[in-house]
Amino acid sequence: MAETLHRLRRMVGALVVAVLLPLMGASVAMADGQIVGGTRASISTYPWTVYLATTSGFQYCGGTLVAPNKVVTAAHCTEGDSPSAVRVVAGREDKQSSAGVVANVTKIWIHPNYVDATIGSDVSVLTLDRNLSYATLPIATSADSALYAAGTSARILGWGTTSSGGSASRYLLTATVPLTSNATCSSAYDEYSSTAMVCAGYTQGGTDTCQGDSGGPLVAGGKLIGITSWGNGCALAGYPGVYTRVSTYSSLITQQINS
Ligand code: 4AZ
Repeated sequence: MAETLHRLRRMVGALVVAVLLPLMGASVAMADGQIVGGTRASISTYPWTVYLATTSGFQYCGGTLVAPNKVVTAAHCTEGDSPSAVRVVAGREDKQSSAGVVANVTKIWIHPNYVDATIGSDVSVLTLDRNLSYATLPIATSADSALYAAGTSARILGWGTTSSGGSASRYLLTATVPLTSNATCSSAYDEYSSTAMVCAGYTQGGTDTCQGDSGGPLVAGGKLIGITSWGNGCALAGYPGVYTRVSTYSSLITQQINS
């Protein structure tokens, strides 16, 4: 129910920006990019990229297929939800198409320590009602610390808004962003935890995940290294996007994959 309220708030926010502000004659500075500052991606290139939708088909988060019947997403995407309220859409690049498959969810696991994204443990694993015939993405483990080096180019993917408070994308979008150092992210955010999180973004901003991209993948070295989690606005200079550090939670995630 908390997540339903979040969703309603986001939908009302989008309505205000899309309808009311133009009627009021207000001009809104809009980054005109994709994700923010990205481009369209083919689902065939990233077949493990999925989205979470309501039973009426509204896309509200992203996710990653990590086993034929398991999806990694953010805890803040599934908090308070019953499995019966969640659909996983795979193999569909265009939200307005009927391509791919819509799976039901039989179980939602949320990290036991999860309270709020800015505290950490923002990770959830969904069990699907069937095995999907799409390629899966391996998750980063404690052996993959090299993938987290500052400056590493990482890929973001999602159907979220193309500007802060803007409208969501009809199509899957992608971009690459450099991982920041822990020092850089600590300077930006008092809440940053170098064990629970990793940050990515250009010093000058311009490219980032945004509302609705949450739960989706941050990929480097052919592995899931992060889960889109939070940030101050989107694509702002000095405020990188914050992602769940997957390697910290890999044992628990693997336990869920094998459960
Ligand atoms: C969100 O609200 C959200 N710029 C996702 C990612 C970021 C900020 C907000 C990072 O889902």
